[in-house]
Amino acid sequence: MNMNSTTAKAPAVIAPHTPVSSVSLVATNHVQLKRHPLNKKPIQGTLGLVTIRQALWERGFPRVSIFDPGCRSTPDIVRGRKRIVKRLRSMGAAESGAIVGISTSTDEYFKFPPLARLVREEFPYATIVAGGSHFLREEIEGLVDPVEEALTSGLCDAVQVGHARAFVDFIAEHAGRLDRADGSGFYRFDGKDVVGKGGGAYPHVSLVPYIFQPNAMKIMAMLGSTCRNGCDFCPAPRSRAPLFDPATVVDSLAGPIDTLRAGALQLHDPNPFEREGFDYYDEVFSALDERALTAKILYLDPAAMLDDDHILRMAKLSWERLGWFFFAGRDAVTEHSARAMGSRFKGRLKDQDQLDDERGAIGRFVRGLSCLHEQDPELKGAKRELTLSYILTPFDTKESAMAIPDDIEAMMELNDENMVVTAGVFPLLPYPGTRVRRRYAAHIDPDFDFGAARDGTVSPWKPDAGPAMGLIERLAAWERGTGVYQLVDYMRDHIDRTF
Ligand code: B12
Ligand code: SF4
Repeated sequence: MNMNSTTAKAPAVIAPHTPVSSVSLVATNHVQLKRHPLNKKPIQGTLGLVTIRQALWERGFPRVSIFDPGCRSTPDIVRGRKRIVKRLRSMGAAESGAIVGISTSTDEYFKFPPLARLVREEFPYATIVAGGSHFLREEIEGLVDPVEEALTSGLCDAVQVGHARAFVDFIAEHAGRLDRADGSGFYRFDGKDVVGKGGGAYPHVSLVPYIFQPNAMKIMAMLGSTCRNGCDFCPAPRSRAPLFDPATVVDSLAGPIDTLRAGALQLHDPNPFEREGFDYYDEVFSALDERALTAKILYLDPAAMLDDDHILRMAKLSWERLGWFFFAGRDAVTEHSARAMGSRFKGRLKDQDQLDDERGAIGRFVRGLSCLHEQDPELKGAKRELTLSYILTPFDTKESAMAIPDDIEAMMELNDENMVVTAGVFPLLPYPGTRVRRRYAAHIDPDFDFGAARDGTVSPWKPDAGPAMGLIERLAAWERGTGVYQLVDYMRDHIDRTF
């Protein structure tokens, strides 16, 4: 989205100042706020918005609503205007002192301008605050800064970067006064400059916020939000500290697991199996297993599995505590691509030895888990799943690109009667806030709309970004959902044609 393409409008003026009357939180992604028969209250929403609502409730501010307009496209927003306005009005957006918060990821950003414009036109006295994973302060020469774009276009009055503690304080402590809000990650435009500092902090909450997905009978929560590795393509912050102590996790989740009869727990933590975090999750899972919880869905860090002791502890934890679905970022196979994408372990770029060791570690983990599984007659016929994801960069060479299908083929040999191993290949995407975006700024299309890239047919990279661009374009034409072996053949065929 080009900064000049939006019409500048004056920010909302609340004068004389009125205390905050209501907070309406609008999601741009489709979150389906359905009622669940076991719990009459609508408990769905994105975890981010549910977290903000809970933090505000705990600060004694009760009028917070979450709204999913259910729009998949800009025409949906135009068509749904009456319905959206009606709903926002019922949530208090027309009252003086109303705050409307709009949450967006980079992929959904294309919905932000029409939604914000709608709120401006229909509720001119509402203060609009934007937040979500799209917003990180960058100030990169030649690229549009997401915070500056949203603020200088006049589409919103403030932007929260990162976690929302400052937004909660803005309402609960500063009565919605923009001139007083100075917490970490809270930015506004003073007519000349973007004013604000910091990257946001997790809001104060006494219980773990969660969302429940009724169709999968799954509870989703986040117990930690950082990763020590600091890969250049990932916006996860590096410092490490669990957000909640194990006793609080049990106090918060045991009740909902029982009441909602949840069978699965999905952790949104970026990297729960870092060596340093292992004891924490071991303790949490042991305590939670007194409940009828049968499955955990977790991200595995292959770099954390470099010694056999740790592999065994992880396989045992996964087996005893019934981890069923794992996702692992295999990301880079060669040192060349690790350097190109900035794949790191504890801040250090991965070299070929490390990458080869990781391949061995994944193999030993899968075999170990399969053996443990084999020993339990009750588990006969049930399979655990490991999905590996690989990243193809525009800067790959024929050799480094060819290493990907070769690696996938080798990994497929891990499939057995107890384990399903599968894989996907994704292009490197320069999301806001990543070092990849800064490093390759000259190769990125500054007007690129990530929303348009969802079908994979267009790329944020300029056509001459690197030798593998042709392959990236051909990979986009690959029909996802087809088998992994077909993907291997397809890649090999197109690598030959590209280079
Ligand atoms: C779960 C998840 C998903 C789920 C979403 C389920 C759901 N409905 O919530 C699924 C699998 C669908 C998904 C899909 C994708 N995801 Co995803 N996902 C995540 C993940 C792991 C957890 C999100 C979460 O729950 N966080 C916990 C909550 C508490 O934090 P939060 O959402 O950031 O919210 C806080 C702040 O952002 C802020 N905030 C949020 N909204 C608002 C609004 C206002 C008004 C304010 C003031 C503040 C505010 O306050 C919140 C509380 O502090 C994150 C990584 C991460 N750990 O955050 C990636 C992440 C969000 N996903 C990402 C991406 C790229 C994708 C995909 C494109 C595919 C992919 N390559 O992974 C798709 C596209 C989704 C889409 N259409 O937008 C990126 C987003 C980058 C970006 N710039 O947008 C992230 C950050 C991962 C990463 N490290 O790159 N994802
Ligand atoms: S290991 Fe995963 S979560 Fe950690 S920085 Fe790298 S990509 Fe992000």
